[in-house]
Amino acid sequence: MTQTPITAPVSSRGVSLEELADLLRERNNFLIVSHMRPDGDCLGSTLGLYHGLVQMGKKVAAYNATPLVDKWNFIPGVKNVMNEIPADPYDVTIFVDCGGVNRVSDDFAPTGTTINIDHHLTNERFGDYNYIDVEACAVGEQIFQLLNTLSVPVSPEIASCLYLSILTDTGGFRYSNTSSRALQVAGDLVAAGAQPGDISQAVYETREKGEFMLTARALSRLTYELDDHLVWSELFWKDYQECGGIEAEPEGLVSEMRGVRGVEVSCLMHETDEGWLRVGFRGKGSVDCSAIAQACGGGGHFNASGAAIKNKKYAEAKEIVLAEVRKGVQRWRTEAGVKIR
Ligand SMILES: [Mn+2]
Repeated sequence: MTQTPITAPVSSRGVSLEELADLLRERNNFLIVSHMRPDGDCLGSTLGLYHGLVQMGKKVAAYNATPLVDKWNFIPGVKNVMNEIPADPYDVTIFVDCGGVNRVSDDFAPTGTTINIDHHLTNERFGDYNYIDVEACAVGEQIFQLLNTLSVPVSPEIASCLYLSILTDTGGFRYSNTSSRALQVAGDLVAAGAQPGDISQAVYETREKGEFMLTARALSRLTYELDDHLVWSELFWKDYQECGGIEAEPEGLVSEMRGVRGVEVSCLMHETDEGWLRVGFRGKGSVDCSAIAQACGGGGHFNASGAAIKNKKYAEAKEIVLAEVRKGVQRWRTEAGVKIR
């Protein structure tokens, strides 16, 4: 049996947890940024770190380019995540859960020292200081270890934020990244005041009607290929307009599509309001979704990845995505010697 070490590893290039802690102690004025269309880990790690730095007496601001949907209102301090970059100067920019600078926004240009805290396999190590731990189930897990290293007490607010991170990035403690360390940290967060029942209900049982309607449309278009090893679907901008806009995007739908016997990869494509394509891929441990996404100009994890193709019309980009995902599945079938039905 393999055991995940409880101590954090040294980052693959850049700083150790101790060096990162020293850096945060020395500096006083921070901007925390995270990726567009934020998920639970993105907001949980942003706000967990935000509260921690505030407790240390630091000046902190948090920024996300996408206006936050009401769904996230339950997160302690969520109103502190600004939709605009603050005018006040700051001397350190901390990226959380961002594989690349352009994940923050198309034209984001950080000033001052940059710190990159992430767990994505495809992270570009773009920071002046990089703390990358691909073994971490969520950036929230890394922030927990960072705050412990800093001896910052984990308040119930911090605990709720970081628990949200771990809950959502492990798919509700179901994915293969649900390590013993993830569960131990989650346990510590509950002991510190996180309420698992309340947080799960807010995340998983507070869906909007429009989201459900969009789900129905995507499910009505499921297309199975390659002996059902691949399933894909798509949502058009017209669907979004009719069902409640981009805010109604069904979260976790591409993961649900994967949950059928025999499916190895699921792929869900979205047409955006500007007519370009955004896509998510989910795998089951066989096909490398990170490689497929990279071939489409994106990135991510082995089992969960995504891409955006902006320089082509949706219909054209769709053919590129389908060609790459088919290629990825075929490659696995050949390499693994999978019998073709
Ligand atoms: Mn994450």
